[in-house]
Amino acid sequence: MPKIIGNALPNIPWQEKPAGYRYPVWRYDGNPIITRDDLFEANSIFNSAVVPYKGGFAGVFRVDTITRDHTLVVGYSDDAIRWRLEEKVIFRGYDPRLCEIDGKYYLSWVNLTPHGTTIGIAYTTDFETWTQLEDACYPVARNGVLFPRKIRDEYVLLIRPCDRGHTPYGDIFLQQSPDLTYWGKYRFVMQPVKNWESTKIGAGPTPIETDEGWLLFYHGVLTSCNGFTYAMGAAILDRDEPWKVLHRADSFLLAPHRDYEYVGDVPNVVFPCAALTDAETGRIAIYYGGADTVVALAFTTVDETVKFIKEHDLPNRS
Ligand code: BMA
Repeated sequence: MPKIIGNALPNIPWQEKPAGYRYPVWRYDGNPIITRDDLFEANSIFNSAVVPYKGGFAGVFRVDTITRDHTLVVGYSDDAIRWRLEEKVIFRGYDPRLCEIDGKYYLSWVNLTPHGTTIGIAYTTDFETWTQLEDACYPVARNGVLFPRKIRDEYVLLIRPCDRGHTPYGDIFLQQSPDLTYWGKYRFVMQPVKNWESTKIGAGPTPIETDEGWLLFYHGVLTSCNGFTYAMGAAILDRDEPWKVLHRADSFLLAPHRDYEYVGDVPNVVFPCAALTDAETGRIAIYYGGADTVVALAFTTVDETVKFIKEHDLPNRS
């Protein structure tokens, strides 16, 4: 049985898989867990990141305001389901990811510059004071996702180079750094293969370390006659050389099949940005944006997901 390498999280939010449900990822029955009504002057709250913090949980939430500015705010929760969001904007931009490395909580997000989007990096120890580092690349890129520890002594960041618009292409690359300032050693990781992801792909939550490799959930985009459809896929990357794709499911694990996923500001979007894990039980709770409007929650286990990936393994994985 595959094992998560990490901390136990006995208070991870959890619901058992519904009887008879055959897919490896199942939704929380109280979805969506966050809506625009959770914050004054929010048009939409979606694609957001959470981590365990001081026995409870903290997060950074994407709030698009009623002026349709992209902002990030902090939130706290005791159970990782009911959140108290703060009104103070910590950064401008969108699609945050969070991870803890050596006692600091690192935030990566799509930072806005006059020349296009890049990857902002900042850290905090208390979610009140943030230290912003250099942007991790020059424009244009999105989906910057840090690995939760150094690999062979270097920080590693997944990125998705793109253009200034609603990019009609996109492969996942990674870059490495000794100090989170100077980046290099760029590697190609993977590109779209199957129809469900044929337009572009981008990393999702912070990769989850397992004894079989890094479990990476990612989003893949299909272009239909009605626009983009965003779904979630999964792959397993080598632990020491994470640009090597060891296994990769040929099909999505979660796609817009519920009303809060296919109705909203941008229809047909499932966009995962965070996952909580419990190494003791192998449970995984995935946070994703629904239709660019709400935050939703889904569950799986490392066992179910790895089994599914291997049973649906692509012959040509990258
Ligand atoms: C991407 C990002 C995401 C968004 C998605 C669907 O380019 O902007 O924030 O969820 O498009 O609109």
